[in-house]
Amino acid sequence: MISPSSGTLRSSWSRARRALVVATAGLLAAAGLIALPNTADAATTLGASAAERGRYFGTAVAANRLGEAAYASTLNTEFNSVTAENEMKWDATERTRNSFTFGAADQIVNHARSRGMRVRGHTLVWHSQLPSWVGGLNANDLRAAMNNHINQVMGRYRGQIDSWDVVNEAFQDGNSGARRSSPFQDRLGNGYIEEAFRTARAADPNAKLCYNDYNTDGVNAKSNAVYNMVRDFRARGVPIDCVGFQSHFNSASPVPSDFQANLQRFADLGVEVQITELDIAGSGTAQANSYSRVVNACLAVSRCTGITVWGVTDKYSWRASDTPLLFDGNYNKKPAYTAVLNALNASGGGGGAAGCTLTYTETQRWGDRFNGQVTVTAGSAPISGWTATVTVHSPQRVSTTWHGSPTWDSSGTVLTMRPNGNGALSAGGSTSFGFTVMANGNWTAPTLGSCVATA
Ligand code: 9MR
Repeated sequence: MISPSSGTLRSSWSRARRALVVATAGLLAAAGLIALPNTADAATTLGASAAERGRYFGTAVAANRLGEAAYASTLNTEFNSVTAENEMKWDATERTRNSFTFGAADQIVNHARSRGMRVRGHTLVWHSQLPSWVGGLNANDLRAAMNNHINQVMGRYRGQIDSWDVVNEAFQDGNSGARRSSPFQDRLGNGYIEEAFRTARAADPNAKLCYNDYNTDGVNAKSNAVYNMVRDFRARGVPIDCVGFQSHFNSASPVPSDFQANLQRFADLGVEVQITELDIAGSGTAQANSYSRVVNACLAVSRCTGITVWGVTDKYSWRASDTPLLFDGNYNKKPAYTAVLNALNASGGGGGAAGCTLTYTETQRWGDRFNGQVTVTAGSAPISGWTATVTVHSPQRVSTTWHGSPTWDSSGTVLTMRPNGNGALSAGGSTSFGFTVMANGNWTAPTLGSCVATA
């Protein structure tokens, strides 16, 4: 006999009851009577789990793969930040002097922002993937070309990029701590990096400005040189907000034992640290353990704001034969994926549980429009800032907003709201922002997206 407490019956009964509760709550929420917390699948995807820890989890993407269904669905489900793997580089955006092409980069930015994902900009000033005309300019011309490139590319995406890798890989490998030879270094001298950052600040004052490099993940001569530069910039007020640690690891260059300590010393200079191009050669448990170490190091450093892996699937990795990513060539989750998710979901892993959640209430309605209010509530740790996304449903349009600093995607339906003096929240504390939606005949409640907290 099957008793009511038998596994199958009980679980299908509780599933039915849960469905009823959810459906009822949904109806009440749709009627504007109660507010539902935005906790959908909070702990089951990389992006949502990272958001609960006040961080983003991103991936590099290639525009020409977005049409592949499994690629797009893995990207859309798991990640809440993207970096264009190649499409924003100089050779892609300004192959011929002062003739800019943004088609592929636009595709990535639109894909990401229409889904509430952040975008990292990569990269403005770099010795590689640099068209040969740049190397042929004299100093004055090169300075003008560099600043024009920064202004044009950043200007295109002004207000839409979370962080820009303003300068990439400007230091030599090895023990010298010297600058790498490049047209910029050789013709403009050491000051070119500072100039690039100053130009970048003016070009998009809302973007965080990063210096990005590899083999700087542990304490060594190269990371010391970067550290000294960042310390000097901070001391002299040169605008720099973040340092990117690419974190390309393999057996010859494993996760350094002082990875966390190195992130922390940079964070102590007052800049954010971000893991920007993570991939780790290998497979199975060894690879999974290395990934856990990286995630735990970031979680333990409160200014480590996010992690980007350098690709969605092993099959399109820049070093595919190393199988360095979280999804295999068939988009199956690897042990490394599970290790990352578990590390993100583990409590007490250090760094506190900086996070935030969103709730929505309709506060007023007229014949043609309604007012919505979104409450941002900090998790169990205090936060210093938040980024919330809200999507309205076409042909709805938002006519005005208050108590926040809004940006929009190109469709005009995805609102990304950041604080306007109301960023700092104590643990469990909350603040609200509001907006008026012109219904244009559609009275559907807005859909809440992610809430990403800054620790
Ligand atoms: O992954 C990128 C690959 O598709 C390009 O062919 C390569 C060209 O330089 O750049 C790769 O990305 C690099 C990134 O832009 C900067 N850090 C090192 C990355 C891996 O080489």
